[in-house]
This record gives sequence, structure tokens and C-alpha cells, in this order.
Amino acid sequence: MDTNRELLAKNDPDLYAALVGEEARQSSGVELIPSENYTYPEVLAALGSIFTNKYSEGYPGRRYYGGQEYTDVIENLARERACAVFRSEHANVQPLSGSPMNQAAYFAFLDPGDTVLAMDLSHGGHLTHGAPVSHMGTVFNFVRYKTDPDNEGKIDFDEVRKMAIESKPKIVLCGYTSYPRDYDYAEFKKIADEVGALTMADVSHIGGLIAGDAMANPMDFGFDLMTTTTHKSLRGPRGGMILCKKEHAKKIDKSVFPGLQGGPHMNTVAAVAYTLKEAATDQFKQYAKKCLTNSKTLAKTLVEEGGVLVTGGTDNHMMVLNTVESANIAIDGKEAEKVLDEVAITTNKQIIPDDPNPPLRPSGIRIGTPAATARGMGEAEMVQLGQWIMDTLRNREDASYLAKRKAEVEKFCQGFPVPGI
Ligand code: DSN
Repeated sequence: MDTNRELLAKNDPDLYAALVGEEARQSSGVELIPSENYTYPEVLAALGSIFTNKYSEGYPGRRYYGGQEYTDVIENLARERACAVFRSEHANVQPLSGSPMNQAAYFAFLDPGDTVLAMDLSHGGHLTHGAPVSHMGTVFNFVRYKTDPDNEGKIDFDEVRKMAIESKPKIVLCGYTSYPRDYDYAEFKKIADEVGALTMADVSHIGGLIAGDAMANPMDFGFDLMTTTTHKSLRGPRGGMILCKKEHAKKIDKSVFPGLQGGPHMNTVAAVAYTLKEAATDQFKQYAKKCLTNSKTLAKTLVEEGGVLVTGGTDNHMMVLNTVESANIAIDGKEAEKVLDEVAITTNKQIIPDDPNPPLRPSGIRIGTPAATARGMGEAEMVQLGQWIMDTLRNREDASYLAKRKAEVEKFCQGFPVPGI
């Protein structure tokens, strides 16, 4: 009998050809976008399973449709494992992805017009942290603090306290998509307590690094809630989850369903359950630590090669290279991303703090290590990649150089098979 994959190949050759092309692209190039990763073969099996056939509105033991004996098992496994891994009292594993996850968290506690104190987009915050182009920015009143890029990206907590006292937020939010440093969660909690606000951390980027005990966990500092996507450093399927104190469990669950979403994607919930089983292992702890050592090594190499990093370095899995100011490069992030694509090194264009350039032609690129580390690359490979990145950007006008470099990168990749392909 044909396998599912063989059926797809036979019955939709165009779609199948794109799948095979993407597999070749992922295998033959180096993935350095910090929010991407290679998931486990077991996750791919769960995602492609018949759990996708099932409607499961509600929660284990309290559903609106019959036939839930196995969906209850997987959702309970996912919730219990999430609580254990993140040291949380409650977990909701149904958010379909990062943006709905944050929306559900806000609507659990806020009325339209209420204030949230969050991190400015160009300093590292996320669109859902109140960027004016996001619906969240029109529904709620976001007041946004900045970092000091010239002082290693440190946050001026006296300033944050002043803003909190003035704006009286209902939620003090910390979290980022392009901030290469760690946070002082105790300070955020202190300020929130002083103004009677809830504390929320969006750890979407570093969820895996927290699960692997390589970075601090906001729940250990008494945060009320924490949101994380499941597909970035955690290495799971595309999805989101909300961790919270028991006292907030009812509000969070009601806000996710029926407040915001309909039926959860149970194939994804199954895949999240498996991801969290992996996240509890010593092997995953080693992976998380290696993401950080790789990141430090890559950042150091970029600087040695004349690169200018936003905040001067990194404390997590990512770094932002200011391509406009880096020695002998002086191009914008869009062009840098394109040149690196040409040699099979994938990064993404990135705005820098208070960027004078527009978002589609910003001043930098963002680079991160979770995917390369999942492939087994270590510090020697990071040194090699750092040198190749800077060398490629400097030699971008030379077509024969780019062709030679691409062949070299593809050969290098053959030594690091992609999990799941
Ligand atoms: N798109 C994600 C990232 O790349 O960081 C955030 O939503």
C-alpha cells in the first residue's frame, strides 16, 4: 500500500515537487533565523496524524463534542508536561500560534482602552506588544519603554518605574523578538507590584532556553503569566501556550476558548505534548546551553571580523548585526539578507533601535543559533559561519566569489543532516 507521502506525490505532483524543493533547501543551506528551528520526526508524525480530524472545543473532561477519550489524554499530557517543564501552576496549550496567544492573554484581563507597559518594537518588542500596525495597538493603550543600545542594551528601570507610575498599566509586559540580552525579571515584578499591575512575560523566543534551564524563568520570580510559542527554541510544532498562576487559570482558559478561538488543533496539541517530553530530558538541557555558547562564539567572531552588533553582544541565542555601520560593508539589511541567501545562509532583515531606515529596508540583520545547533553544529562551525557571513557581505559584488561560497556552504551542510528529513 502507498504511504501518505507516496499518495501525495502521485495525486498532486506540483505540491509534492514544492515539498521536495523545500526539503532540499532546508538541508543544503544554513538556517540562522533565530525564530526558526528543525522539529523532531515524532512531531512531524503527530502533526500528520488523524488527530487533525477531531473537533475538541472545551477542555479535558468538559468538551462540547463526543469522542474525546484520546484527545483528553493528549491534552492532559501536554498540560501536565508544560507545568512541570516551566514550573507553572496552570497551562493552556490550545493557542493556535503566538499572536492569538498574546491576544487571549490580554483579553483575559483587560478591557478595551486599558494600558499595558511593554517594550518598544524597534528595541526588540513584538508587533503584538502594541505596535500601531497591530490590532492590539488599536484596542489597548500601549506605553512602551526602550533600552539603551549604547549601554549593552540595558533597561533603565528608574525610567520604567516612572512610566509605570504615570501610566498606571494593568499589565507590565516584558518579552522580545529582537533583543539580544536577558531581563532582570525581579525588577519588572517589583515595579508591577508597586503600581498594582499584573506581570506578563512573552518568552516566545527563549521558551526552549528556559525549559532547558539555560536562561532565567519568569515563573520563578512570581510572574502572573508567561506566553511562549512552541516552534522556536522549544523545537516543537507551530503553536502557542499560556502558563499562569492557578488563580488566573479560569480567566485564561475562558479567554482562549470560547473568547478567541474555536476548536483547538489537536494534532498540534499532540505534537506539543511530545515536544515537552523532549524538553524535560538532559539532552535538551545540553541543547539549550549549546545554543547559548554557540551564540556567544558567533557574536564574537562577527565582532572580530569588523561587525557592529546592536548592544555589543548577546546573552541569548540571537544577535543583531548593524550592516550599515559594520566595517567595509555599509549596506542595508534587505540587501545583506539577499546576498546571504545567495550563498545559502538564511538570516532576516531587522530594524535596529530607533532605526532611521524603514522596516522593509532596515539597518541590520538578525542572526540566531537554535536551528544550526539542532543540526549538531558547534563552536568551530560558528567561527566558520561568522567568517563566511562577513566575508560574503564584503565580497557581494563578485559573482564568482558568491558561486564558490555557495558550493562551500552546501558541502559543509552535508555533514549536518536535518532532523526529520
Ligand atoms: N516572526 C517571529 C520572529 O521571527 O521573531 C515573531 O513573531
